[in-house]
Amino acid sequence: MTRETLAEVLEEIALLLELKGENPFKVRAYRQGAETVRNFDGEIVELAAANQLNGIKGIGDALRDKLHELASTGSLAFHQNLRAEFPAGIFELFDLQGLGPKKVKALHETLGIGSISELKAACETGKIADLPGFGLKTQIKLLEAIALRETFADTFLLSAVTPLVDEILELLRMHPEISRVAVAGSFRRAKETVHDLDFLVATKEPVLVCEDFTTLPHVETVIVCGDTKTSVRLKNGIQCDLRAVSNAQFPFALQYFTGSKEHNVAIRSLALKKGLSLNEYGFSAVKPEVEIPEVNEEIDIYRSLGLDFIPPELRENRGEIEAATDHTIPRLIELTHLRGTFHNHTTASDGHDTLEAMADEAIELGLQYLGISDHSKSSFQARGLDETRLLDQMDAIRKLNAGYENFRLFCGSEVDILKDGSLDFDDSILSQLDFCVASVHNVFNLTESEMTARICKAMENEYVTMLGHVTGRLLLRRDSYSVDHAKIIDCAAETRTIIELNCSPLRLDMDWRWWKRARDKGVLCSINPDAHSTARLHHIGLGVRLARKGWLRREDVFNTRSLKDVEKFLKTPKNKR
Ligand code: DGT
Ligand code: CA
Ligand code: CA
Ligand code: ZN
Repeated sequence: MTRETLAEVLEEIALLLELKGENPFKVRAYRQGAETVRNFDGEIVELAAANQLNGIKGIGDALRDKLHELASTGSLAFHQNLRAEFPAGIFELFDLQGLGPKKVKALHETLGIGSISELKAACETGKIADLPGFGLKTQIKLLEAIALRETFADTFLLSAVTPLVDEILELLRMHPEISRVAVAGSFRRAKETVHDLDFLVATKEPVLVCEDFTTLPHVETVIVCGDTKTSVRLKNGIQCDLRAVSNAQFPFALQYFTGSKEHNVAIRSLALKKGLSLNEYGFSAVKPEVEIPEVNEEIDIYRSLGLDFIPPELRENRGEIEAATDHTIPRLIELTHLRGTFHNHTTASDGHDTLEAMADEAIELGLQYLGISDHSKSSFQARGLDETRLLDQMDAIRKLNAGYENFRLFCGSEVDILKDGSLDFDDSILSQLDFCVASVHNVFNLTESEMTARICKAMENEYVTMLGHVTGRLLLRRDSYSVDHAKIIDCAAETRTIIELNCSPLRLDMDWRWWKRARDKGVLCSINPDAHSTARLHHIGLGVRLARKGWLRREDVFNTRSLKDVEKFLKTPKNKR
């Protein structure tokens, strides 16, 4: 039983209660409970198992007893009974863009729909178009969402597999016959999405280790169980390969299976030029007079080819081999460099946690500042703030700031970029803020040049500190609107506008492929979680992984700066920065 499982069960209960049309307060209590479990400072699983959860804020008596049952027995009767009231496939429906609890409830109650395949059939026979509250447009949208899901059936978000990878690595490390453990492949390279996971171990007992791998608690089915390679499918649907090699082969296998394929091809041809043939097991000499280099670690492979070590995130054959030859591999940013972060929401708009709770979590994370930017009035579906509520929030922030030592909340706004590129607030309001994130949230169907002009116009505003989620993409869910990245980067450089790396797991926007260009033009990046709850502030770690993939160094990232430097920067007019 892990903390995450406890939280997930509570969240599922909340969802099931919502489907049943239960009292919203009860629903909220479970959702809040899940957040509390995630953020709890202490061994929550052990405490729950020992029934010692009394008096914890956010966990009432009912929740306390359920957590105890869950942690001590591994399951919860209340949860199981609730689940039994609905078809097992009903949870898939929530993955579809545009389907929330209300709609899923309606689909289930009126048409008995309890899975995506049933929904698809209903769409295809036109039943959804006739359903009150749905209509033809929704039917078309749902069919599109289902098609998209089918396309991405074997694609997983980096963030979604990260906890799994950590757990599996830990279990492998505990195996007495395993001396070295690594995860390779696209996961190690920090690709925003991955198709399968590639684990690697060094062992003298490959057969035994391969067999044991198939018994991991995460495994759903065994695809192949060989002597040195095993493939399994995990419960969440992702395929997972394990390769068992000798200690001497390990660095070579790690280098090979980390990829990318394009990087490997280039490295191999470089090796050949030096008279060495390289594969997943080792070096061999093409000509007898060539000496075989000694390799203990992966870095030795690069060194012996005359290259500096290439961090896995950069291995995409996009200039990293040239940089490693010229000794210009950048020193990449690390999580410990971050001093604060921007673009966060609170209960004032569509966030789940209060201003105070968000600040407390940021302090807990060791940050010196936190930028709050709730939605502006045009984002009414997100309860965007009008001028009065924004000024009230500014007041609240000022009062809180008076009580902090070595920490500060910055008062901002995530101001909507309207269709014509103007902003949702007047300059008279924007000028009072500490900072401002400008984002597109509606009218996505402009042409590329119209959308680019719209965004550039917003960046020209002297109060727009940073541009939010450049393309609006939702990974595996929704395509980006079309924008000309190169032009936006140029405009950001000219107007001294920061571009955010929105590290909400579905966004990771701007895409890593564009950051080196931005960096080289002197555009600053801000790693922003776009957090709608305290737990999601932790996504800055994911942001750092993608920033590394984008070749960014500490100095390229605005929120690595100290509170003092950031205060100074924000007070300086854009054209003087
Ligand atoms: P994905 O699709 O997210 O699983 O991406 P990867 O990069 O993890 O790809 P995967 O799992 O098929 O293979 C892992 C690594 O193994 C890959 O990055 C490079 C290496 N590799 C696989 N097939 C080939 C190949 O045909 N040639 C070379 N040079 N390398 C390969
Ligand atoms: Ca892979
Ligand atoms: Ca693989
Ligand atoms: Zn936004």
